[in-house]
Amino acid sequence: MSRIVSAELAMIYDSRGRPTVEATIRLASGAEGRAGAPSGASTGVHEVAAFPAGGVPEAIRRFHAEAAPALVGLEAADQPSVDGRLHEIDRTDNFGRLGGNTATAVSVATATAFAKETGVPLWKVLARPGVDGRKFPSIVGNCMNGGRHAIGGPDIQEFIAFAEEPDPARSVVAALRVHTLLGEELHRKFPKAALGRGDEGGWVAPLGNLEAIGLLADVCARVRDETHLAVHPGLDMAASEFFQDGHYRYKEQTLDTDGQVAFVGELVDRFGLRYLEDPLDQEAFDAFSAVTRAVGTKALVVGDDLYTTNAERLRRGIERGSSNAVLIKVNQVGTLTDTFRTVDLARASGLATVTSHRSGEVPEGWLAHVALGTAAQALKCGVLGGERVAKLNELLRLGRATER
Ligand code: 2PG
Ligand code: MG
Repeated sequence: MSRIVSAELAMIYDSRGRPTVEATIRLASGAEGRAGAPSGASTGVHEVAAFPAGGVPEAIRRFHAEAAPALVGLEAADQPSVDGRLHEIDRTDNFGRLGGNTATAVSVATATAFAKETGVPLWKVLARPGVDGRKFPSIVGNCMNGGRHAIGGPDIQEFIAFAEEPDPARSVVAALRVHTLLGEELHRKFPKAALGRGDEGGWVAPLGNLEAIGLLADVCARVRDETHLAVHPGLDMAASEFFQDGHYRYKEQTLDTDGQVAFVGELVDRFGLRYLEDPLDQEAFDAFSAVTRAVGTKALVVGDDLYTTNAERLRRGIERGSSNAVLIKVNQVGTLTDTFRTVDLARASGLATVTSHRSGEVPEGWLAHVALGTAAQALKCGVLGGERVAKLNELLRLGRATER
């Protein structure tokens, strides 16, 4: 019954207005699954290619010429065989011919079609062994944007409200409150300026890095006092973006690797950071280990560009103690099966996983199901903007469903 009878790929736009792809998978039963794939701006060099040379039009042409006929007849229930077939057709080690976004869209659309057919929630179709859907993720909510996601902001890419309530409804309230109060503070600080928002819906203001972290930490403390909700400051430094010639080049200062390790350790202590993503360059496995040793259990030290959701790179990081958490982005590696290889390795090794959006998103909620089905420590999906709120709302729906 769950036999695939047709597979289609079409162009849609992401939240930056750039073309991406969505897949539609139809099963013999008539059930249909559709999913779109997001795109990054601060992409890691070890990510798979989002699209083949020739971009979205070539991805669509090649998919219909080569992949679609080879998917027909496969069982949607057997996700590894569908994902394996995509690899066989692609024949590269970075999805260079089909495109990683094609792989993601097809993989998620297949699971969605199967979920529809069986009436089983998507998160359960995706659930890793032993996951019962009762552990809800914390929220990593990007409230101020800088780096590649904002023109005119600080060098650091993301200033985050890390809301660690067990109930997702409470985490969402806390993250939204931080975003709102930050906006008020920024308007007070810059009464004549027209404040903008960056690619992920966070505020953009002409602040220095330390000034921005200080403001974020103050606002988180106010929200804790006001609401008694567990929300603390965090950063995605996306440090590869300002690492040049062996140095971390901020507008205010230039640091060598030892200097950067010491600097981020001080930031964690001084501002009470509980979430620290990519504090170092994407090849700096050993310097990452030094930060993780220094930070201990005070914060999640998360590898994003370091691992690019790739199990082999994560294995290297585990051997060296490079981080205590790994960011999970399906389209960094291609399919759900590839993603789960990395998730399972992290879980077996005691590392936390953080399921993540991309800066260019699609207004869909499937990411919340990946987070719940993998018992992720956190869901990183931003706070504001329809494409971010779509994930938060889906998480709220899942929370309500388990209450009943
Ligand atoms: C990141 C992401 C999402 P991008 O660096 O973690 O916030 O950005 O999708 O641009 O890689
Ligand atoms: Mg990142």
